[in-house]
Amino acid sequence: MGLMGHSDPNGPMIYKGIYHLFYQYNPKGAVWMWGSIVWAHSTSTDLVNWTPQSVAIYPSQPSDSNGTWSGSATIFPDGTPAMLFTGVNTLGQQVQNLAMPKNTCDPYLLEWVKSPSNPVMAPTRENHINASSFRDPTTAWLCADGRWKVVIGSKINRKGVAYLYTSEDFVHWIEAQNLFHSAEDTGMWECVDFFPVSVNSSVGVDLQMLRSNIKYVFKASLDDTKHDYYTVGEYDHVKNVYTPDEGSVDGDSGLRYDYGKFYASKTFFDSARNRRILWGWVNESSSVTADIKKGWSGIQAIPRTIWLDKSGKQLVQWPIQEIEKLRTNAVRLPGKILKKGSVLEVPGVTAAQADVEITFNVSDFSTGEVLDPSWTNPQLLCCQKGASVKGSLGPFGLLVLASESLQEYTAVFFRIFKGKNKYVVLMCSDQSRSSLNPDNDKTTYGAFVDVDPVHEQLSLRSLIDHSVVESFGGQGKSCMTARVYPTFTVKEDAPAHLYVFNNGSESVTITRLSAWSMKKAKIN
Ligand code: DQQ
Repeated sequence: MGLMGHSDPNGPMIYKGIYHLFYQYNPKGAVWMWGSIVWAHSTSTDLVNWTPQSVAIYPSQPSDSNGTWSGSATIFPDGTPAMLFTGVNTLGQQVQNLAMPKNTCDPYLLEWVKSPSNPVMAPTRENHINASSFRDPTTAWLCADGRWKVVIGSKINRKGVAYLYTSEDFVHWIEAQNLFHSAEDTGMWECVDFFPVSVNSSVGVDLQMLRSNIKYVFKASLDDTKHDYYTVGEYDHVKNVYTPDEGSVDGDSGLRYDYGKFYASKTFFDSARNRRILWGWVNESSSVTADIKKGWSGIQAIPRTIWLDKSGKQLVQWPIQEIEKLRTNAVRLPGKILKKGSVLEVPGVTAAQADVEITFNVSDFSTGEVLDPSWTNPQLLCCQKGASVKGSLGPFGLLVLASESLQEYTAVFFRIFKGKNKYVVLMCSDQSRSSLNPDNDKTTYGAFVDVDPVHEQLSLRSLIDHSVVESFGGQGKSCMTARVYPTFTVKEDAPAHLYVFNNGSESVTITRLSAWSMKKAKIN
């Protein structure tokens, strides 16, 4: 969406039947630039096809003269949306500002008016807030005490913190005595997000709804590692603090939305279809010089529906159902045994733009490789055991964006190990052979998938679109997004291929394979 430099999703919402996405945008160049960031704006009726609108929020006041940074939408009880966003003021300090639609009758919300009271929250000598680390207000929520609450990310030395502010009128905000949440040694928390999830269904919950049978999720984008981490926990409505459940840990040993490239994400409650939707920014893996040469950088991942897994311990994500409208020319392969060393082409799909769903069944576990107890870092394990490293149960999976001679390909696959009391499933996205261009970042990604391969089938879905591969393992329990730039499609103008492979010594069975060519969405 949009050309030029493009990053965090901002203020996603649905208003009068129209979906809105705003995003961080540099109108002056292909990459992010201090002082020039605005809120670009696109609208849609289906979350798939988008119409670019004019820039919605841009520097125009002393409280945002050096940039209008990330923020969120809050829908008032009467339906009016309000935007809280970070401004970088004339002194280079980060402060929070308020903007309201100029005309609430316009479903496209083209014009925004900033509050004359801006900034509405600011670092001061009294509150000791770090003026260069105070940004990205969440969606606010209205509590039974009649006060709005909102959370803003920051840090105190190395401690990541979420400040809580309260307000009676949405304009005058007071810093709460307590922190909403914090965690030692996690660094700056960018783009924090806080939302409820239902414990017994995949139906979304509005932050404004107080209901039973809900848990809460807190997400922080860690500036140190550029990944989005979350915990599942409880929100104490009296003390106004969030506490992660035991075993749900903050920081980079915790859970991630996506184990590849996916950052500064934000959710919203889609009241039209009662679901919670996650947006995330996927940056390039090419060099900055290449980005400048091509004239743009950064995309938004396909929106994902997000809900709490039945274990209550992690979230599950799945591409929004509407994306299936783009599917065409279905190809279905009958069940098939995939012997060791096989590479099987999936014919008849436009492999550069495709949606693939595959399910594997493993029946003989007798030869499974033993998981060394020191192998606790799945990404490292995937780096050491890439697609070309033979195993016993795996690697098996997909070779996507592959050239005919397999000089270039991206491998998305599983390996199964014998753990102490159970089988452990590793999912990898191996970019090491994705491109002959040496300038790209070809880091391999990896995650464990919390499925039991003895009793469950192992499923993988990959959405492929030229330079993007978004993969969902175990029905969306572990997700990873990669940016890859195969040279054969550009240099030789050759079509991409799609293969299923098994590089393990044991056979596995493909129980289901459906692949579709994908039509182009309208985005600009
Ligand atoms: N990007 C914005 C900030 C945010 C960061 C600036 C995250 O508000 O913290 O463009 O990518």
